[in-house]
Amino acid sequence: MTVSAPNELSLEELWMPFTANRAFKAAPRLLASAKGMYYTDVDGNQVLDGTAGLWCVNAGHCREPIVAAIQRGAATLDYAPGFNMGHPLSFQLATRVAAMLPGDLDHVFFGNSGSEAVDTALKIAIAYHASRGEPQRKRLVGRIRGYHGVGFGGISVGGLETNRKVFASHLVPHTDDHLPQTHGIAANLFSRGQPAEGAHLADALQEMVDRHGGDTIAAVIVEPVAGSAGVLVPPEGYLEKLRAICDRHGILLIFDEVITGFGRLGSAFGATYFGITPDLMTVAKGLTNGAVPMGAVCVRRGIYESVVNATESGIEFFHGYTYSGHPLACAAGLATLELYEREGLFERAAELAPYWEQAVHSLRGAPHVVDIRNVGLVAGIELEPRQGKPGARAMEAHVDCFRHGALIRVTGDIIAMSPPLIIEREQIDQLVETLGSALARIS
Ligand code: PXG
Repeated sequence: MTVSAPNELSLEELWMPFTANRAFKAAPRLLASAKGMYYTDVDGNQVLDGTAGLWCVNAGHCREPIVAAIQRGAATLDYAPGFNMGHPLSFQLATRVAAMLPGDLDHVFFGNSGSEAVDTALKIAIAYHASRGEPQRKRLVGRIRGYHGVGFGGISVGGLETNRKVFASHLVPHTDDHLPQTHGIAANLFSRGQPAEGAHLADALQEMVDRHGGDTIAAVIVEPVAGSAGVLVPPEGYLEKLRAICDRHGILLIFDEVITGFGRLGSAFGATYFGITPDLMTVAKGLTNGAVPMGAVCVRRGIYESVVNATESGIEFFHGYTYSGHPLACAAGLATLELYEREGLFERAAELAPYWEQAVHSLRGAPHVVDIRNVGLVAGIELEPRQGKPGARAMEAHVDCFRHGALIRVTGDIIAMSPPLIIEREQIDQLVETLGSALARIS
């Protein structure tokens, strides 16, 4: 394989995902390699990774044990069919993940992405109720500003209008109900950790129960901390209320932990951080440190048993992917989870969280900043939108930071930062200083 020199690359043919293609191709930012906390771009500049790639490289880049496991795995078992066949690594990884999960969440279904995990979880919820003789439970409830990937199920329960607009006429049925978003309460501005106000927003679920009947609702899906919509931390008592309403009415609670899973909050999962156990949990990203695509649904034992025991013989759940439990992804996953444990990275994230909080809140008062929020090693810094040009100011901050050696992520006019959990205090300072001076430079 030959890699073209950057000046010989044609940028035209690739249709880039979630990208302003024309703007990017006019002024591309291309990464060539990565190690630890840093990317190196094609011009040889070092860029501090303030976003763990896209919220996934929790142990830092190109870590030797993961690289070695992938190299060994690729040379040993390139592929194995997963339907009515198996290979030891997928069982081993499921056992390893199950051991990390709270409560009786102890079964794992593999796919290749967060989007697939979400669609799989929604299907499991429907199959579970059918297996118990409650097929009338059809409603799937999401939340405004929720992001659950880009499958038709995910965008239907999701609540990002831009992702739904073009497909509005083709959304999955029984997904009309969305909980209100948890953000926008003035008293919560610049809150540190969980905001104090807003537990009452969970009462919207009770109102849906009152309106439709609790026995028409199959499941509710929420991110413990909404990531893509701009770091929305759940108000104190909010998740507890959702759990209680679900329990009262036999509704399954799904936590989409694609971002919050594997240490991001300073605990294995959002569920363990907040002390609320869902019935189903979707994960991806950090499961393999982003090195090989993989997603999974974690399932409570009773749900697995109900679906599997409802069928006399033969296949119990008509769902799966060619690459479910791919040997390479399993090898990467096993090496990743071992590395997290050996280096105590979740505990490290918890120890760093107060320093992180201080550092990001030091940007209060910086130009354009109208709100800052944080939890674990995540921060959202909201800018006042430029008049008539929503998103333009944050995008300029992103480009300016990149030019000055730091990678941040923007969604609308919100800057999101979520560094690898190996970040050092000086690197936190560097990240925040780079962003602070970018904010001072842009208009
Ligand atoms: N659920 C959640 C909560 C996510 O954050 C997905 C599902 C979908 O995962 P896949 O693997 O299908 O992309 C996600 C993905 C960002 C950003 O910058 C976030 C995601 C993906 C890309 C960018 O906020 N989250």
